Amino acid sequence: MTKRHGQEDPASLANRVEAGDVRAVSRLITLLENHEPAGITALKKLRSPSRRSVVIGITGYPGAGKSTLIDQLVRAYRRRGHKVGIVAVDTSSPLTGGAILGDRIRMQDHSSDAGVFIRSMATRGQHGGLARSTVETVQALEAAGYDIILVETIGVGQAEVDIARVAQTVVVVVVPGLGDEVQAMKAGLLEVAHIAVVNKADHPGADATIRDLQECLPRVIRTVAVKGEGVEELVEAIAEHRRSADLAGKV
Ligand SMILES: Nc1nc2c(ncn2[C@@H]2O[C@H](COP(=O)(O)OP(=O)(O)OP(=O)(O)O)[C@@H](O)[C@H]2O)c(=O)[nH]1
Ligand SMILES: [Mg+2]
Repeated sequence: MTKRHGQEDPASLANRVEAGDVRAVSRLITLLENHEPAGITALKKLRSPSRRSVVIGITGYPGAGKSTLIDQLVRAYRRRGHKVGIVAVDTSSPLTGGAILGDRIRMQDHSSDAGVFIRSMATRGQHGGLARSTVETVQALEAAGYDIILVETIGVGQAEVDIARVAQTVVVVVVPGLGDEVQAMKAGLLEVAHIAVVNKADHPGADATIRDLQECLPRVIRTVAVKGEGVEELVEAIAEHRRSADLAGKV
């Protein structure tokens, strides 16, 4: 670990990533974020894994409860023995400010769990959408043997279109009482979403929002993420989507 040259050598870095070395995965992602040639070379050296990861996009408006839900999904998948990678794409939202820090604090429960890898990424300065390094980060986590990769993105602007490029299963998180927003999402976000989650179902109006969404999506799940309610149903809906779409990867 202390041999700097060893760390920078793309071939050895790629080997260590494939062995599931967490520090090597972090290092590779940093190199990729900084557009370092060594990172790109290491990425190219990664063999495609024999077992593909299940990549799940969790998208939705700021504050809908995406991080809280991801925290619950991590628990559910860890109970099943899966290794889980999380990529929280900085929403850079003036509404929520400090989203990255908030995510980190909320996810701290998992920080001592070697089966959970958490990385926040910034898209600041990019025109909407996911950072290129987000796609590369998912590739690195896949090579490192993470069974499940959860990608959190904000669901406005171009991001919803991009999430479909990286995730095979896209979950959109909405909250009750978003009249106009749900109408707007029907036109955009719901086109790429496979599953809608009506979170904060402890708030009034959940039933109406669920009915509204059921008109355009076959899978609508009711959750109270802060209490873990509906999480098992969401896990099952994700598995069912994968079966129906004939996607490989165990969930
Ligand atoms: N009442 C209620 N509050 C919830 C629920 N789920 C999440 N929250 C709260 O909603 C707030 C936002 O939750 P987050 O998980 O940070 O939402 P987010 O979508 O990740 O937010 P950004 O990353 O900033 O876009 C937090 O205060 C949560 O505790 C729920 O089911 N019911
Ligand atoms: Mg969040």
